[in-house]
Amino acid sequence: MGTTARDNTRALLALGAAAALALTLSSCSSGSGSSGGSGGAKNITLITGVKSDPFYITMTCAAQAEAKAKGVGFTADGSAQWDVSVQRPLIDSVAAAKPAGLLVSPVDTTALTPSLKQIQNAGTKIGLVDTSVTDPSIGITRISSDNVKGGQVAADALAKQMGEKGSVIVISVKPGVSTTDDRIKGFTQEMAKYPGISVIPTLYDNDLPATAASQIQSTLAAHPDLGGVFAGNTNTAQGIATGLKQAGKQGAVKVVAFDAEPDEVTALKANTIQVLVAQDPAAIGTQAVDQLVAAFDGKPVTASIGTTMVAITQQNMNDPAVSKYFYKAAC
Ligand code: T6T
Repeated sequence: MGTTARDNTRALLALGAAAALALTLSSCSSGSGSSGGSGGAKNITLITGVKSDPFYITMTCAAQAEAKAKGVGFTADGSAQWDVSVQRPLIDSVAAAKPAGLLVSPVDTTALTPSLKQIQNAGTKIGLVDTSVTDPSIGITRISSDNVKGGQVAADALAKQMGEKGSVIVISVKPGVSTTDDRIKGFTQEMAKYPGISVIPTLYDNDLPATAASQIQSTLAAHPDLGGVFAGNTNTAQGIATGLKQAGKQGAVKVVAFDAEPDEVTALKANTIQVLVAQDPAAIGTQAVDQLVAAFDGKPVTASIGTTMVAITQQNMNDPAVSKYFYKAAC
């Protein structure tokens, strides 16, 4: 059972160009399982948030490769959309299969806790990857970006893009999602440092790009001084990019978006999005498998691991040290 709090080493790297900044949160994974042990004939199931999302595809590909390298069985599935009622049956099917390990990105901080508790009580070792639940008794390890920090970085980058004046809005997935809630928290806290910027109340799009597109257009109509948008994740960013293009406002309204999926990278190249805060989903997948294998082998497990994020702009996107963070649409 893990006992430590999040143990991140943080370093903010300024990359020189105006909006080019990079954030590294390097993980401190003492006791992570370079087991030498095999994990026995154990198997791990991974259930992600949205199966078709390149963030989770990248995580799954890396977890699968690591499981193979460690000699443990691996299966993966994911929700068809960001919805508790869609993800719950996948999680409940794990209860029946009783794998040795479950890696899961719960789409809600509380609604899935009873199902996860039941699985854990039946002996499956659980690791929370990317998203988490509020009940601290769930999971032996939690691996994610420091999303509060990511939100702060997004705020500073957006303020700089806007010349520190105008109105900004956050558009995000839905309340009750650990990652995106933390991003909003960090963003809002940091934006309070910019007196020339006023923050319009957050809108939620249920992870639907079409909803984000219409939300940004109605926000533009109601707030002609809109200067910036923080897109809480990839589907939101896609919708915002579409909505701004339709309104002829691309480049005029600055956008900082979480993630680095292929569509977002295209929007960055086109200057519809100015900054991407990329996560490292591959590292989340790899380290999560390592932690469960360590647990299988009776070795120490790290309770909380923070993975790297990088802020990507047109200025640094061609640097291989940066472009390696672009997400994959297939293994
Ligand atoms: O931003 C990621 C992930 O971290 C978040 O929890 C949900 O949305 C994404 O999957 C991107 O779509």
